[in-house]
Amino acid sequence: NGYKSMVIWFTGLSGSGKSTLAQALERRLFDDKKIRSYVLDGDNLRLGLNQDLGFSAEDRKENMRRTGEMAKILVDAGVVAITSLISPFREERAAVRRLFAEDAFVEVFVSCSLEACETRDPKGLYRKARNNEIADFTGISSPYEEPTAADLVVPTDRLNVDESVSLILSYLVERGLL
Ligand code: GGZ
Repeated sequence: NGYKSMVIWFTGLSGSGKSTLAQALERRLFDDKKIRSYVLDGDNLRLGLNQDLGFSAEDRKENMRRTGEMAKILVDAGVVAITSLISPFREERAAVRRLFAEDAFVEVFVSCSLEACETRDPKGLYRKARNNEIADFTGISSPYEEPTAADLVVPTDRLNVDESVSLILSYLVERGLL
């Protein structure tokens, strides 16, 4: 195994498929290549380490900062860190990138139109946001700054989960990271 540990940083709207892709990627890395990875999921971290954080811009920035630092600990320990946060702000994504060597940070834009995410609405959150039952909802009442310099764009409104994971794996192989 010639791989080096790294962080694969997913960014995208709620419902774009980040968590699903992160879990599927973790499984494929292990099953195909026996590589150990660990998923840092925003939703789960908010139950514990980040339970003091809400969805203001300041709290989202702190969420990204802490998750970046945690990913760094995992990478230092030789684990591939897969992060699954909306991470809506370009500047904070760039700040997290600076924590890592150039070949140890891969930003993956999980690209799915707001319309498609809203149609999926797996947790009914978009409907609540439209009814003003949730404030500061990303894409509705809080901004999402689309990446302009992502390492890879995965269009989940056109690819299924297997195709999306295969696209990521072949990108990593092509870049010499796996
Ligand atoms: C966005 C929200 C909000 C608001 C609750 N805005 O799709 P989900 O449900 O399962 O995952 C989303 C998650 C977003 O947390 P992150 O830590 O990834 O966000 S950020 O990077 O911006 O800090 C969503 C749910 O929490 N959720 N309220 N107002 N998403």
